[in-house]
Amino acid sequence: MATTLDEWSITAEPDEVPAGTITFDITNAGAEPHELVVVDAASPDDLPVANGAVDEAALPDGALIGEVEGFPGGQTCSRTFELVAGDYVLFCTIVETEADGTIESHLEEGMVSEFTVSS
Ligand SMILES: [Cu+2]
Repeated sequence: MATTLDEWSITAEPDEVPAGTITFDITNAGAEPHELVVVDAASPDDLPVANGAVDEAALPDGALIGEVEGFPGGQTCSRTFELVAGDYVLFCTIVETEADGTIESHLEEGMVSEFTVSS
């Protein structure tokens, strides 16, 4: 599944795939480092967010499928997960403090999307 990270979006193509072994071929098309977190959740509204970041410790048991640590813009990487049928949310939860003290939450800027694994 081709997955593109950018300022400020995450795009998965296609956004619905059959259950099983799913490889995310991830491109960071942006200028900044981004990460990819995969969570079993019906909607982004279900994510526990605190101070602009997803509180991974507050996710339900087993909901965190995995994550690809932040990597620089212009690079690619791939990661494979075994996924059962259901609804999933992809996001980047990097939070930065700018020089002027502004908090920049990649999640709140829009780096979140949904995808579906069908049976
Ligand atoms: Cu990001």
